[in-house]
Parts: sequence; structure tokens; C-alpha cells
Amino acid sequence: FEDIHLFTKPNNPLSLFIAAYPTKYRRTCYIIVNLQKIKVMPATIDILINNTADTDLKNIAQKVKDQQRITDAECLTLFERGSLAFTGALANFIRERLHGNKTYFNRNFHIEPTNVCVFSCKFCSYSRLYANKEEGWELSIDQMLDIVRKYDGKPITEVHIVGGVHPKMNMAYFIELMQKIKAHRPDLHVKAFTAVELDYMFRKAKLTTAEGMKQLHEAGLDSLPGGGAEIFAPEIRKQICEDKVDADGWLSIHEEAHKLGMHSNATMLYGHIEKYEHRIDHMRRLRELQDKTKGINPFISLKFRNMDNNMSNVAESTTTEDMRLYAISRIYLDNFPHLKAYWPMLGRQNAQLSLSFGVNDIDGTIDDSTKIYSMAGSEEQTPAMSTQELVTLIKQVKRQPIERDTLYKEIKDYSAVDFSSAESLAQLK
Ligand code: V47
Ligand code: SF4
Repeated sequence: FEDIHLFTKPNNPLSLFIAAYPTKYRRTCYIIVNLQKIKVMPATIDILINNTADTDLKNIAQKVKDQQRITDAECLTLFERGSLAFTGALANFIRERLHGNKTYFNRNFHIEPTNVCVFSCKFCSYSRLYANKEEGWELSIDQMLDIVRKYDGKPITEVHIVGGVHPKMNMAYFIELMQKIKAHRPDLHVKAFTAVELDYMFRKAKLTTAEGMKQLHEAGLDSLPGGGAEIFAPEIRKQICEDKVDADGWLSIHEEAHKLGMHSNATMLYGHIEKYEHRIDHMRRLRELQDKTKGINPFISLKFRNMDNNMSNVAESTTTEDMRLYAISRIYLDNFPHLKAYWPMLGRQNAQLSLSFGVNDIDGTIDDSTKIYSMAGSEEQTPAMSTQELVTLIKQVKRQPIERDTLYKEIKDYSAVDFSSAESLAQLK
């Protein structure tokens, strides 16, 4: 009877019930205990369903309990009438149904080959036009390999490579980069290039998406990050990033990657001029792609930051809105396995908070290797977290820290790791 200790606390009626049971029936009793454990979660959601006066919200909660998909109209109802507490409780219910307390992170670093960019997205604080390229940076292949070599012997599992769209950095350049990274460190997962960079590269090389993707994959590209999606709706895209790949282009690039067996991430840039309807339209298109391919791993909402860009007059969203969005996206995106909060953009404390609003992943160690958010005004001016800090952040909110690889294979459970011991500190190096 392995589980009895769970129920032997004083005054626990279940333990009294078990104790009163004749020993010969205790095996049967064990089954009852487990059924009881499974029923605990519906009981919490039942309280929510029974205590919600708004019948539309009540129906949504019932759908969540029954694992039914919510419609776009219901999603709008959540945005318009769902309180932080209501949406948060539903999202947390889903998060715990999928992952329990598990909270994932990875050990990664970024390379940003350049911030020179042919495009001029209004929200971007980071890029410099080619005409002003001396104000930006352009890394040679050797300089990027030097960055990779810095991590030799360290237990890093992923390199994330994204940057501006430089007119001279073409397919041949990036194929060489992929090949050289893999030749140096074959086990390093290369997650690289937004659909914006890929679209430009393929068009310039006069390759179809399928051909271009195959060539990069063969050279060593393992998966795609989620950037460049912004808001798909053309009326918003036209105002904030008119000249780069459109929604269909972004989606078909990801679909093509999925056809080759690669995974990808998906993002949404929110909290600027978009309306709730645009967020829903964006998530609907992603949900449809996911129905088709099941190739997307996490959904990542990126909070618009307004420093030093052409949208600095637009106020940033509040923490309440940020958390409600996490929660509502967790409810709407029923076919997405993971919801990630990107801490360099959100800040550590809000990333920690998001773990109660549907989020089950807080990205990685980063090691101060990205400038996109520090230049846009994030609190995190030199984003880097040690494994110890990430684990502590997760444990502080009573979740279970699990190191993962890019594809969410579990590498290590840090629940019982005591960082004060010399042995565990040595393991971190
Ligand atoms: O597409 C640019 C965003 C994205 C701002 O896949 C801004 O794991 C807010 O996609 N305020 C690029 N956001 C970064 C990206 C990303 C980041 C972390 C993890 C992953 C992943 C992907 O950054 C752009 C745009 O949406 N961005 N400027 C800004 N001022
Ligand atoms: Fe270029 Fe990306 Fe910045 Fe747009 S968001 S200007 S594509 S670097």
C-alpha cells in the first residue's frame, strides 16, 4: 500500500476511512484512493462552474472541463468578460491537466548575426537600415563560431539564431554557418531563422519554400523559432510591418518545415494597436495549422515594449492584461502542448507569475546573448539566468523545475537538487 502516507494526516477523512477498512480490502481501497485523486481536479472546476452567474462563461468553463474546443465567439467573451481570476483558474486547470506542476526550461544561448535589416517594422527598436549599417553589427561566420566555441564543454543544448534581414547574408552564407556549427558540435540543436528571414532568403535564391527548407535542414537546421508572426490580420500588419512576409507566407513556411519532420514555435506580438478580434484571428490561424501538422511546440505571446521605436507613443499593456492573455491563449489553443513565457521580454517576476496563468515553460538561460528586448526597454538589460536562478524562480512558486531540450524531451528534474552541495554545483558547470 504505497500511497497511504498521503492520507494519514490528522483529520483527513479519507485516512480515517482507510484506517477503518479491514486490511484484506485495502488493495481495493487503493483503487478508490486513486479514483478520488483523479476526481480532485474536476471538483475545483465544478466550483468555478457552479459559482459563475454569467451563463456564457459558465458554458465555457463546462467546455474546458469536458475538453471541448472553444469557439472564436467564446474566446471574445473571455477577453471581454472573463476576469483575471476566472480565466486564470481555467487556464491553470488545463495546465495542470497537461503537465501537473512541471515547468520546463532549457540551457541555451542566442546568436544574432546582424541587426541590419531591409525591413522597417514600426515596433522594432533593434534594427538599422542598410544605409546606416555602420550603426549596427554584422557578424562573420568565424565570429559566430567563436560564440559557439565559448560554450565548449558546457551542458548547453540549443543555439537560437535570429536577426535582421541583411541583404548580403544569403542562403550560401547560412548553409555554411549551419554546416560549421554542426561540424564543431553535432549534438547542439540549431533553432534558427524567423519565417521573415527565410522568406527573404528563399526568394533571393529563387528557391521554392520546400527546396530552401530542405537545403537548410540538410545543412543542420533543426527547428524554427516563432518570430516574425506579429499579428496576422492584414489591417494591422499593414500599419506595423507592412513590407515583410504576410500571414499566409509565415504559415506556409512553418507548414513546410513540419512536412520535413521539423518542429517550430509560434509567437504573437500583442499589446499595441491590435484589438481582441485580431488576437483571436491570429490564434485561429495557428490552431488550424496545428490541426493539420501538429508541428508547433510552444505558443509564445510577446509583449510589445515601446522604447526607442516608431511606436513609442503606444502605451504598453498592463500585467493584468498580460496574464489574462496567457490564460485565454491556454484555453483557446487546445491543440498546443506548451505555453511559453519569454522572461527577457516579460521580466523574471512576471514570468514567474505567468506560471499560474497557463504557462508551463519559461525559456532558457540565454546568457546575455540577445539584444532584441533590452533595446526595446525591457527591465532585463543583460538577460542571463543561471540554472540555479531559473530553478529557484520555478520552485518559489511551488512548481517542479524540469530541464528540457528544444523538443521537450526531459533532461533533468531539479525538484530535489540542493544547490548548496558541491556535487550539484559541479553538475551545473
Ligand atoms: O518577431 C521585436 C518581437 C520577435 C519588439 O521561438 C518585439 O523560442 C516586443 O520571435 N517589443 C523576434 N517584441 C523574437 C522571437 C522569439 C523570442 C524568444 C523566443 C522565441 C522562440 C522567439 O521579437 C519579432 C517581434 O515579434 N519584437 N521588437 C518590441 N519592441
Ligand atoms: Fe527587421 Fe525583424 Fe526588426 Fe522587422 S522586427 S525590422 S524584420 S529585425
